[in-house]
Amino acid sequence: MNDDLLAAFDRGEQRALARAITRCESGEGEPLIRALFDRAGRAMTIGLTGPPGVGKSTLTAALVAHVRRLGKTVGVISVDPSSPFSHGALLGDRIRLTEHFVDPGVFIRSMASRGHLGGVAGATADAATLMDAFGYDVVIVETVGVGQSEIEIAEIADTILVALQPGSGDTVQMLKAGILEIADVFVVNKRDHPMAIQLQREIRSMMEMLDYGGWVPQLVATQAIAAQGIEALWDAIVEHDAYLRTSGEIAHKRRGAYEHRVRALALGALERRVEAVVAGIPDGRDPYAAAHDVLARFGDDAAVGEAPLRRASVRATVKGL
Ligand SMILES: Nc1nc2c(ncn2[C@@H]2O[C@H](COP(=O)(O)OP(=O)(O)OP(=O)(O)O)[C@@H](O)[C@H]2O)c(=O)[nH]1
Ligand SMILES: [Mg+2]
Repeated sequence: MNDDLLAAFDRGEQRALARAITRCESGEGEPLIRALFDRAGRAMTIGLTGPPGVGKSTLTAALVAHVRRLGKTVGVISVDPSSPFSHGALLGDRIRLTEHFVDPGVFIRSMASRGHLGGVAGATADAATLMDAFGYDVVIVETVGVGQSEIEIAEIADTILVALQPGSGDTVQMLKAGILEIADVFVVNKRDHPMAIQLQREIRSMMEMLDYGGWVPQLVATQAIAAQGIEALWDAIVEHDAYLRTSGEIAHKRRGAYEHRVRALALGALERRVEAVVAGIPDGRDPYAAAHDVLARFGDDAAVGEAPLRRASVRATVKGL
């Protein structure tokens, strides 16, 4: 079954790519990723995050159009929160991106943000690998930036765009959530808004408080709805990409992403095995003894007091790969 799918993937059939991503979403992607991982690493990967409604999908559509004009092919992963409240947004995304549906140089995929084996990053990273291996020149991952899980896109993409909109109090909140630290490019979208200049000033003064070593984030103002500022945004992306390559930071960054991914898979598997054993422990056994029982099942007699070190030891093992 995988052989047929891989053969169709090799022939460049988009349907095979779609099916491969679905397999990854349902936790059956391992053989595919194993077969295709070597082919990935060529695409330029871009993460786009920001609060709900800031214009991420509109920006994505405008970027896709721009990138296509440059003759490059592009894959888009739109990570929707699985909350039922997001259905409107989901529909919105579909409508805005529809114009690209008939273009074979564009592949668009929506993914739910919950229920993956390796967290948000799990299936999303797999999908990005598959699009990359399929041969797309550019892969864009759009996620709503509201918390920790979205910071994980920093582990997937080479270049992170953080979109903000004028006239909303999001900036401070996002700073608190740590999302501003991951920005390679700040995008002030809706620059047609009267508060747009004010927001740019806020971002600049905020950047002064952060200590950047190496790349200093660029700030680009756009009006995505009118495709304004998109060329400048693309230029900033290209400049960051060139910085990563000339400084050699790209290797470091990709190594970090790789370790993050391996660790998430290993810890996820370990966690599920531990869960299964814990469920079988009889009531009344003292928790320390019970934890020793659990560890013994994995041939590990480490002192329970040191059990948190398991996390550290997975980290160390992954580093040594
Ligand atoms: N005035 C103005 N409105 C814009 C601009 N860009 C997008 N919008 C509008 O902002 C709204 C939200 O745009 P989306 O692209 O769906 O935003 P999003 O960030 O993808 O939203 P979620 O996926 O729900 O988080 C839509 O009504 C857009 O038409 C812009 O540059 N100026
Ligand atoms: Mg959207």
